[in-house]
Amino acid sequence: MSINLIMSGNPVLIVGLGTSGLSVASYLSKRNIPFYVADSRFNPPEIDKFKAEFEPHGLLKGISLGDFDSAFFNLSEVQTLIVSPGVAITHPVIQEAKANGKAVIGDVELFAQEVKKVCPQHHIIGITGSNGKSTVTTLVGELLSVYVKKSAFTEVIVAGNIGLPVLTALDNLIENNQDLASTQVYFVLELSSFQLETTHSLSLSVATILNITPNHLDRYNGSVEAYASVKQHIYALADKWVYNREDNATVPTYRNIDFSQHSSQHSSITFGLDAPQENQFGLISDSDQVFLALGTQKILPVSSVKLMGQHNYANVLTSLALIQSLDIKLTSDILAVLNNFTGLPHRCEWVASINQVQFINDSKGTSLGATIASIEGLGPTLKNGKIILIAGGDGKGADFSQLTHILEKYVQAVVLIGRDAHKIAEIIPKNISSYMAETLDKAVPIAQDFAKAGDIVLLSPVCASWDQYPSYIARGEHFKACVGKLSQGYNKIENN
Ligand code: UMA
Ligand code: ADP
Repeated sequence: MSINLIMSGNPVLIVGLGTSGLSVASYLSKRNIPFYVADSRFNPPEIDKFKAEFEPHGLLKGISLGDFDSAFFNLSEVQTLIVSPGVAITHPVIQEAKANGKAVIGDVELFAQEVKKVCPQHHIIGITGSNGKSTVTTLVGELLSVYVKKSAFTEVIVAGNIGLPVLTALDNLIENNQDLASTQVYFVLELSSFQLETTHSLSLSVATILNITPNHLDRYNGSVEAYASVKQHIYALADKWVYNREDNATVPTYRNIDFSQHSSQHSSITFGLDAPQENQFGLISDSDQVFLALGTQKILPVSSVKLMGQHNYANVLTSLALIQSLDIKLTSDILAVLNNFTGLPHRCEWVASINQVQFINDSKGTSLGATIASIEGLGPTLKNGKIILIAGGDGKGADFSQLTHILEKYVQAVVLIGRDAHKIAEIIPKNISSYMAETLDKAVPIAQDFAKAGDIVLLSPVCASWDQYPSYIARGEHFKACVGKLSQGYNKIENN
């Protein structure tokens, strides 16, 4: 679908007044494109900022707040709706506008159309999956940054669902680079399923789905298949594919893919924690050591990777596969990044070691898939120790019973906090101690009491934080502060 938004100059309707909506408004206003705005909330948090920024330009033609209004969505002068990821395009008013011939796209689609015009020498790497997206996106950005340092006229931009809207990233690039026509730009984009739903003409050099576990099912009528099928759309946009050979749902299915677009250049690389075949990424063991490997070729011992947990080895292998698929050699200076990359805060983040007990902050472990991966990732790295898990919060209606098996395997005690603590308590096996602590202030010292030398105290709540905190970030920071208080009782925090 081609809509040539910028060329037409017709007003568009921006649906959603969050970070993406603001970035679209800013991008359009700099190019003198008028726009309307709708948000289903009566008082969206960004409304005052929005009015102050855009009303003076005269390009903002109208705002509709509260329930979506059919007449507002069907204005005859508006041909395109740019819908924010947090708004379901299945909304009846959006579907009606679509049936009336209006194009329904997202900010990433507008980016896709614009980037071709303003930045001819670009490579876009698309990363999606249920868990690990931000870690892989950041790591690929770091690896590429080393590569581009060696070449003039090359830049790396990391954007998308990770936080920086793609159009803001493009706009910054346009403003700061005077010679875009001759600059090679690598865009590393984290793409959510919501963004993929409204993206059609993005041209990815390589795409990956890291893993699929149930998530956002409220948007997909409870169907994991529907959610996975939206994720699969990323492959239809890409020349090359990187997928997880241990997770069938990430293997490209051919339903959505038009092979006439792919036949000449298409190729795929796989990753997994098992031993890899030729030209694939995986782990191999040799003389009591485990190595990241490409086929039979050892790349690095995992002991030199700073990220914690086996799930993070998968993230590293994916990142290396993505770099390799861009025909960039994995030189020693690029690989050296792995010795220093400790990951993003709140994702299996090492906090302290007190009396040989490690405290790890995985506050971003807000779903079953994420927490299971953290426990499965950290558990096997413990020689004699076990995990003391701090969990609980807003469970978003999840069925926690899948945790039972993994608790039995690696967990010695569970300390519970937050609104849905009792729901988790129901699935804890009888032989594992549990304690209702309600808050992190109480939970952290209790977890420490359970722990012995060699154990890990892991905050990986399986739940959103909203019942007690504004965000997972605030929860993770509070955890770190609680651990900080504990450590004041000891003379020394041991080094990692
Ligand atoms: N909302 C309404 N009515 C509206 C518009 C929004 O109720 O008319 C609500 C949404 O349901 C949601 C909130 O407002 O609860 C924010 O939605 P939004 O679409 O305005 O979000 P943005 O602020 O534009 O941020 C979006 C992504 N958010 C979502 O997909 C929900 C951000 O990802 C992303 O960083 C940003 O664009 C820049 O690209 C966040 C996220 O939670 C981190 N993503 C989900 C995830 O990772 O699981 C997909
Ligand atoms: P996302 O951006 O997809 O939410 P993050 O990189 O922010 O992913 O990590 C979020 C959480 O997901 C982490 O705290 C960890 O618990 C879990 N996680 C990270 N990588 C993986 C992986 N490869 N497989 C499964 N779970 C993972």
